[in-house]
Amino acid sequence: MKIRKYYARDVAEGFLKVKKELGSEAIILQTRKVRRRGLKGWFMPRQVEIIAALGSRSPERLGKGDIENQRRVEAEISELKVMVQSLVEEPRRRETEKGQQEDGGSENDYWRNYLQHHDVDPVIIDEIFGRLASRLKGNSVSREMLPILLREEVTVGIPVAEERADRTVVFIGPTGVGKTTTLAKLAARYALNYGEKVGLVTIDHYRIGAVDQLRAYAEIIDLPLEVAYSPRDLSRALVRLQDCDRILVDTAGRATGNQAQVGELADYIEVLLPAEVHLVISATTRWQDIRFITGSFSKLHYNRLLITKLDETTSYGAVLNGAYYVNQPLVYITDGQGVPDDLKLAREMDFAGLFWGGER
Ligand SMILES: Nc1nc2c(ncn2[C@@H]2O[C@H](COP(=O)(O)OP(=O)(O)OP(=O)(O)O)[C@@H](O)[C@H]2O)c(=O)[nH]1
Ligand SMILES: [Mg+2]
Repeated sequence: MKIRKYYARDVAEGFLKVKKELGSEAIILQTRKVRRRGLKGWFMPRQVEIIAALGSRSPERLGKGDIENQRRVEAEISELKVMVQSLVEEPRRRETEKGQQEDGGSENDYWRNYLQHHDVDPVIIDEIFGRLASRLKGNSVSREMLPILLREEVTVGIPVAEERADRTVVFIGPTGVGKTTTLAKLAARYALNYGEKVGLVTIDHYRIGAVDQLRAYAEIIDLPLEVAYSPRDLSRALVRLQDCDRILVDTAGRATGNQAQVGELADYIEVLLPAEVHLVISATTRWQDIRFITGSFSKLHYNRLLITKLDETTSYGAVLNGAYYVNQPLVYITDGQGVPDDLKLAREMDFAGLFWGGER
């Protein structure tokens, strides 16, 4: 029997030395940590001492002591195997973990881009991922789970409210977004679906044809129409419509950047309060403009968001951006020019579904 002592920095290295010199038949008799010889050894890391043997005797010829010794050695070998295996696997495991983390990162990036592609304001995207991170409390999330959680975040980000909360309903917003058309859709809905007595008022006497546009709808649905040229006029019009269950008020579209024009409307709105004041925004509005619009109109006390022209886009960020900056619930959306049909209740909409429409 050949018996040898080996010294190495660690077990794995020692085991390799044994294998190299004695071959894979070698038996490890003992492993222990020892100090190197001499004074220097006290200042250096301990080394591993391995005593290995290459046997020539067959097991039948071994005595009792030999058998016990061999069992102990075998136990040590299997222990060593586990140690070596774990040493070999550790770097691999770290590599895999790193890969998974990077994958998680790229998965987040994918969904960030996805929301960006929908024209969601970057501030909102950051908030969504921030909320998600605090929900997960440092736990990782599977590739499949991430979009599900994001869908929840989008849904939560778009609060909705019931319709017909106030007797007076006012529509304000930028030019051409569909205020008058939406008012006509709602007038028909309240009158025909709910059997309400509806009165219409317009304070839009600036644009040629604006009054005629509303008058045409008033005549078709057979509703009274008042035109107010001043806030005082408006008060009188409200008195004339006092027996109406619902009063819908149209306003002139205001160029967002024109604060004087927007300010002028404020005096009218004061007369109408309390009211549902819907800030009407087209779904085609870019995120930068939504910030601008909501800021400019904020002095008009809007307390609802109304999104129009959902049929004119395939990116739905405006709904989320509008909800975020208006910070008020959505009651209706419109998705076409048809009066009265192209109008939907927000609470019946699957907004997250719009964003995800069949993706992944
Ligand atoms: N595709 C589509 N078009 C719409 C929708 N709502 C309104 N429109 C159209 O948008 C255009 C402008 O609509 P209006 O109702 O006059 O818009 P407004 O906000 O009253 O405009 P101003 O009074 O000039 O500020 C019209 O051609 C409408 O038919 C909608 O949901 N989808
Ligand atoms: Mg109009």
